[in-house]
Amino acid sequence: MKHYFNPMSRGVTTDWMLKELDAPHEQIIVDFTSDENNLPDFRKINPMGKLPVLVDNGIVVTEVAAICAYLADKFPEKGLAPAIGSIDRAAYYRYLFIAGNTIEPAFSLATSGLEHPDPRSAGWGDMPRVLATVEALTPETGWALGEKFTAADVVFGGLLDFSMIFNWIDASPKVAAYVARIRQRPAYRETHGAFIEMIGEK
Ligand SMILES: N[C@@H](CCC(=O)N[C@@H](CS)C(=O)NCC(=O)O)C(=O)O
Repeated sequence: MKHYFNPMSRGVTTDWMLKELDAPHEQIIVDFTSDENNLPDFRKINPMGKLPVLVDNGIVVTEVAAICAYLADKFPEKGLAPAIGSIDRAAYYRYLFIAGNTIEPAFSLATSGLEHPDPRSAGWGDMPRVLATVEALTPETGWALGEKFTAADVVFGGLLDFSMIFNWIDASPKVAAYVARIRQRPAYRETHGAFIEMIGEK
């Protein structure tokens, strides 16, 4: 597997997922700040020009949540996804999809200072609705699906962590405590060195 990423991009989340799984892969660093990105033909792999990208046996997977879900299913023995058909799969999908579809667009729009469109027609609603949902979905203790850490935590918790690092949100005590638990994971710490340094956490 080839993992195209940059340690200062959202690719840290998929890097973290790979580390949680101890999945063998080749790391390819891409400079996402250059106009066409810095690798020849990178846009042929991902026309969005975005990181992260996973290529497995010639199959391209993009989008943080899709990559994490794909990896969790590829290594079922690692237990980072509930079994297909199990009841936990419902909540699992919800965490995976809501992160990129709903939470991130709302946070990004709010941070850019742009006005939100009508929340009834915008798929991401508005900040009050999203923050209420984040609060409701954040576990008081343990992890998104209960006692077992899963890819739902990598995606949902990873986005909350990213949002706190970049001051997109003023985290509630419950969200801050969940993110603090996330930050204690050895695989998180191994892959987030640049961010840990940035926020001054030891
Ligand atoms: N929806 C994408 C977002 C990825 C994304 O925005 N990546 C940024 C870096 S954090 C990027 O590659 N930007 C370079 C560009 O857009 O040219 C995902 O979940 O993977």
